[in-house]
Amino acid sequence: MANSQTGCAGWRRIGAETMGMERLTVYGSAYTRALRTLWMILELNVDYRHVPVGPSDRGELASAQFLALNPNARVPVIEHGEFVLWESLAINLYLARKYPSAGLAPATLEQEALAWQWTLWANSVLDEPVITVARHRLLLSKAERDEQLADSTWNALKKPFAVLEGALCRQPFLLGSAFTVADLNVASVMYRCLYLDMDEWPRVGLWLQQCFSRPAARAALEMRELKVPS
Ligand SMILES: N[C@@H](CCC(=O)N[C@@H](CS)C(=O)NCC(=O)O)C(=O)O
Repeated sequence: MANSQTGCAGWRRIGAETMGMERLTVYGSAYTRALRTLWMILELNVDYRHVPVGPSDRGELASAQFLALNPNARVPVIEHGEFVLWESLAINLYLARKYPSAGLAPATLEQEALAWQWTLWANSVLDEPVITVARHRLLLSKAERDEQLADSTWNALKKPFAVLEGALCRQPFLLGSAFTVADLNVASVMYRCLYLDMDEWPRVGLWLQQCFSRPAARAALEMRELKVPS
């Protein structure tokens, strides 16, 4: 399958850390939630193969070969040697721990539990609402937008954004003084907030800018032909 994709970036030689280790393949175009996985992989300095399939490749996602990787017919999915994993944020938690020399893995069990906490919170509380607001404020044509839905969804996001603001007033990053997979996961779920008005939550806005100013984040956004707004 990997070789049959049009536009497949093929093997990208970024570093030598994986020499002699399992081959890492990521399925998912940068225009999908695979952006999160690509950002993580670019942080890690590892070799990987990219198969940029997405929702427009319905046939591919519905193929028996792809369903054997992810029976949900969704991206991203990674294959790491014999190991297969789907769910973008779980993939990032796995990769952070698999490549500890990148410094993104939590150092203790308690820190790791906090990374799970923030990740599960982002997935359950922020993911769909942020996409809904972005669709109805930025992405859909004016005629297709539902402003009421955008406003009510945005209002519902204010409480979780205040929770994040409180956490980031106490320390610069979610687990303390350093950027970790917890920041990467939450920021990547919120990436569309870069293009929304976050003035009400200045710490969150600053943190989001800091996270997306990282070279790996910029490179991942460039794969989507986007730049971080200044
Ligand atoms: N919770 C999953 C969501 C995966 C997901 O919904 N992926 C979308 C692209 S962003 C997809 O593959 N959609 C396929 C389709 O709509 O047919 C994750 O974070 O990996």
